[in-house]
Amino acid sequence: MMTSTLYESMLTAARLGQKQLCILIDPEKFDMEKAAGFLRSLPTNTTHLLVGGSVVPQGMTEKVVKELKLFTAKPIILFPGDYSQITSAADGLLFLSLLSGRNPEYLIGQQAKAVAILRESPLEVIPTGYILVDGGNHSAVAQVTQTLPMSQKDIEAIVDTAIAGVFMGAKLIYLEAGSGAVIPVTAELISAVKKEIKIPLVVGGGIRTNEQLNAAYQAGADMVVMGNVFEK
Ligand code: 1GP
Repeated sequence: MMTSTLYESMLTAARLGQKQLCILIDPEKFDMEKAAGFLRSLPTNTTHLLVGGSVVPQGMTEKVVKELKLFTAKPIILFPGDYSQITSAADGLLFLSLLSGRNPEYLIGQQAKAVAILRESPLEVIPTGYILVDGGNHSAVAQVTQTLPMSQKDIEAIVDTAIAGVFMGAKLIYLEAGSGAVIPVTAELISAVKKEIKIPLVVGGGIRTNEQLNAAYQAGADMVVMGNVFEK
């Protein structure tokens, strides 16, 4: 039976203004032998672990999730670049639809392929409108999905895309500048989107410092995703 415990706690935190911090682990770059130490090194305000990557060998995500579970009770949410990364070993799944792009494979193709796994799985599925914006370099997301990011200057178009996502049933909007972005999502864009949606707003890509983290929170991000900066 699917429950919505994870999402409900995200919603409650967002309503209470309790900012959430997700640390993203790319299974392909993760050293499993150092899982315990890695988890100990994370900021104490880490609320969730996200696991996923653009290109991950078959079966590796599950191994990494199981290893992490040995050392942490924090919720583990999949953030897959491909449906083949989905594993019931995790607690939840960001069910992403790449709304910034016009590639049907990432709007609905991958999602339909995921169903064969998900109908047998207790994973909590969280519908997520995923919007890739230009982070100043060529991102893996753009590469893999063969889509163009939206210009961060196109605030109106991005806001409209986010609202369209809400109308389509998204429970989260994720503004993504791409892993390793040179320019993270701007405060101006975050606040423009936040003003127009009632669901939690996730922001990630290129956030490396506490200043950037706090700037994203202050602008209206409910959850921030940090990955690269913790990959050693
Ligand atoms: C990427 O938003 C995440 O999908 C995190 O980006 O790796 O640059 O922190 P970084």
